[in-house]
Amino acid sequence: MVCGKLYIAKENSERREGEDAHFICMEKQTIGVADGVGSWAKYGIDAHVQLYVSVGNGINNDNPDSAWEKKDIQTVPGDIIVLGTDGLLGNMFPSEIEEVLVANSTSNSKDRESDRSGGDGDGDFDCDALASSIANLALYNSFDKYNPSPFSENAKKAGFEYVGGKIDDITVIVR
Ligand SMILES: [Mn+2]
Repeated sequence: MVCGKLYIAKENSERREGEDAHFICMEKQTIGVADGVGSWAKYGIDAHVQLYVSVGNGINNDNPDSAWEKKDIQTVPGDIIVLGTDGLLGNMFPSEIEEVLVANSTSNSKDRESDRSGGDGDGDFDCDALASSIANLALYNSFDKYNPSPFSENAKKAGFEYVGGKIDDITVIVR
């Protein structure tokens, strides 16, 4: 299992390490993220961990209702899993995440061709680079005061007037 991750804690002089947490357990082939849920409650929105899985050409944007959810996901070689807290999924639509994955797989297709002769396929993607690209785009969007975000759309559904991204801790794990 090859994993990449990036955690960007939001500016907070009282809590420099932010409120998100994550783990990667190679032995058990398990990854997890936890969100600091406090700031969502202010807007009347139930915060939860979301999971975005790109499986071949299909997309599964999982949106569990409970704050804690254990998911066993059957993957096949070539699947990319993007796991993130609301700092990611409140600031990037699944289609935007997919764009990053597609752009990366296109630019790396030549490398992957040459990788195919050896290895187990786990090294096909630079997971750290992907996690970094996705997290930094989420960060960029979080500062955007004008464009709609998943967060602003959810806020609207909950009856709040809110435009733009949401400044938050951002955790991204790519596997
Ligand atoms: Mn959060």
